[in-house]
Order: sequence, then C-alpha cells, then structure tokens
Amino acid sequence: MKVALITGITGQDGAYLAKFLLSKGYKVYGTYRRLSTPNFWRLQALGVLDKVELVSFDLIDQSSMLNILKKIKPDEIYNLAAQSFVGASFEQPVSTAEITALGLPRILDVMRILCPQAKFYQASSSEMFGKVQQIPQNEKTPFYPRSPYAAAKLYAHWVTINYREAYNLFTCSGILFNHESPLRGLEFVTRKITNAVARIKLGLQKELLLGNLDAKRDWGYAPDFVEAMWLMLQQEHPDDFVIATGETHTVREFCEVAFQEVGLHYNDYVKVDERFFRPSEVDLLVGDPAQAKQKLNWKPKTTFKELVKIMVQEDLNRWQRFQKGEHFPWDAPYDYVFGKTISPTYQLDR
Ligand code: NAP
Ligand code: F7E
Repeated sequence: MKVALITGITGQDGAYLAKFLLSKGYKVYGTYRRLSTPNFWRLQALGVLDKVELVSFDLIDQSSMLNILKKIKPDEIYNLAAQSFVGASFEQPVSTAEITALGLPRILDVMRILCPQAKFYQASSSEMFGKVQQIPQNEKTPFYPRSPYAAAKLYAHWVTINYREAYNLFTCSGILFNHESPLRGLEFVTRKITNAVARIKLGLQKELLLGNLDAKRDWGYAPDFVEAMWLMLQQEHPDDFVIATGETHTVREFCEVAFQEVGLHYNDYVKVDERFFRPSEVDLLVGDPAQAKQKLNWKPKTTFKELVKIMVQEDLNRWQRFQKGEHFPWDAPYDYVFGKTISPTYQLDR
C-alpha cells in the first residue's frame, strides 16, 4: 500500500485530495495545527476524518517534519499547507514569508536527508504571474508577483525546482489557477458570494459588500484540480504544470450567475466597498493548460456555470438545514453569530 503525506489536510484542497487518495487505496497521513478551536469540518463533511491519520505539524517548526518523515517514510508528499489568503498577506507579510516561503525548504531538506526517494508536490499558484506578461499564462510565462503571498509562493516554486536540479529529487510544482468548491474558505470571493446569496434568498442578510468587481479569474472546481496533483507525481520524470480551465470571468459575472441561480439580480444587493480593494491588484488571470492535457491527459470536467451552481446550492442547503435546527460540521454560522463585517486592516485609514 502506498503511503501519502498531505500537509494542510484541514484546508479545502487537503480534504479533497485525502478523499481522492483514499479512493486510490493509499494510506493517508495529514498534518494539522493545534488551534484553540479544532477545524476538521471539511474532513468530516467528506466523510474521511476517521479514515486518515492526523499528525501535528507547523511549517515554522522543522523538527515536527523531521519526526513525521522519520516515522512514516511516505512515498508521496503533497505540500498544500500555507498562509493562502492574498489579502491577509498584506496584513502579515512576515509570517506569510515564514510559512508560505520558508516552510518549503524546511520540508524539502528533511526529505532530502531522510527519504530522498519520495515524490514531492508543491502547491504553487497563478498569483505568481500577477501583473501578467502574457495572455494566456503557461509554464514559460515570466512571473511578476503582486503581493507578499505571491512573492512567497514564487520563492517556494524556485526552491522546488532547485532541489530537483541540485539533488536529483522528484519534485514537481503545480501552478494552479483559482479553484473553488463548497469547502472554500469564507474569506475568498467565490464563497463569500455564494454564502451571501443563500442568506439573502432566505432573508438572513440584506446586502453583500465586495471590492473590485472587475478582477478576472480562471475559476475551476477543486475536486477536478486535486486529481492533477496526483497525476503529476505518477509521471516518469518530474516537471512543472499549469492547471487551469482556460476561461476567465469577472467577479461581477460570478455575482450575476450566482444571484440568477436563486432568481435574484446581483445589482439589487451587491455594494462596492473600497475597504475590500487590495493595495495592488491582479487584474487578469487565464491559464493555458495545454501541457497538462498533453502529458497528464488531464482536463477540467466542471464548467464555470456548473461550479457556481454547485456552490450556491450547497450554501442554500446548509442554511435551510440550519434554519430547521440541524447541527452539522460547517464553517459559516461562526461568522454570522455577531453579524459583523471584518474589514481588512490595510484599509484602516480609508
Ligand atoms: P486553505 O484552505 O487555506 O488551506 C491551507 C492549509 O494550510 C490549512 O490546512 C491550514 O491549516 C494549513 N496551514 C496554514 N498555516 C500553516 C502552518 N503554519 N503550518 C502548517 N499548516 C498550516 O488553502 P487551499 O485552498 O486548500 O490551498 C491549498 C494550497 O494550494 C495552498 O498552499 C494554497 O496557497 C495553494 N493554492 C491554492 C489555490 C486555490 O485556488 N485554492 C490556487 C493555487 C494555489 P489550518 O486549517 O489549521 O488553518
Ligand atoms: O480574490 C477580488 C479580489 O481572495 C479573487 C487563493 O486561493 O487564488 C486565490 O487568491 C479576486 C481578487 O482569491 C472581494 O480583489 C473583490 O481580484 O477569492 P480571492 P485570489 O486572491 O485570487 C490564488 C490562485 C491563490 O493561490 C490563493 O491562495 O476577487 N475581490 N471583492 C474580492 N476578494 C475577496 N477575497 N473579498 C472581496 O470582498
């Protein structure tokens, strides 16, 4: 039986990847952090919490990785853990670098010494293209990061390549464009919208405050994308791949389709609030997944409209169950207990 280690198993991709690897017959270990409130709700929602082994780890603590790799000697390591929210990286640039950038060599160096035969996946990001130098973006497009998050991911991307070239390790970097799902964190724009659409439809919320409605993103469905991570590690030779749908849509279009799904018009509810604008924006992302199609035989299965529908319907279903008094593991009620909008602190002076 193959053994896989997923860092960040409590996050969106970690949960879907765990489910996918279990379906392939892997023994799955996943890392979690000690938090004041446990957050295993995604693993519970997918019915895999009791099927994975949880190991305690923090990307700023190299000794925790040393203990894990010494004990489990994995065949495959998926490094999904990160401070992954671009907005927060403007508020905490130093910890973002500590975690998202420097966390990577902390893992790779222990792997180099203890299990150099393991195959390694790094969760790189389309944010590295930032102020895009080419449309669409592919594996050869020059990078231009526009946030501390993107700069941290770029460092980790190059170190992943460096360990492949310097030590002949099997390391791959997946440059994934935005991918979403009902398990997406509430701070990201897609889930912020679908959760609000559900609440507005049920009379629990009156309006939705958003930032830049003109930003364009290449949005895919997370379960489709985690399969590409696995496919990269099944190749004979390690390489880097862009994973994207090849389509781009504005935040405004996402709102339009999401509100339409429940028979409402976004114009009646969405208000632009400058506090949600970023200090420097990534205006347009659209990926070219040709290499993944050709070498991995991978292509996205879910369209933009299907993705929006899946997310809206699941948030609607959750709030309806909640109104009937059902209690089940889910993130949104905690956010709405006090009905408070948390504004980004980089905009405090506005
Ligand atoms: P996510 O939901 O934010 O999950 C991030 C995971 O990292 C969580 O399990 C989190 O643990 C863990 N983590 C955060 N800080 C840590 C630390 N100091 N030590 C150990 N673990 C830590 O992110 P995601 O959407 O699943 O994304 C997975 C990865 O892909 C991330 O690296 C992200 O940057 C990258 N990525 C995502 C996208 C996308 O569109 N989703 C696109 C490109 C790249 P807690 O649960 O304890 O917070
Ligand atoms: O923003 C705009 C915002 O926070 C998307 C992460 O997974 O994908 C994600 O990063 C766009 C931006 O995701 C609001 O300005 C407007 O242009 O959902 P987001 P992101 O920054 O693209 C990449 C690939 C990653 O690697 C990251 O880990 O939407 N926007 N109004 C807003 N964004 C948010 N969050 N909230 C708003 O109110």
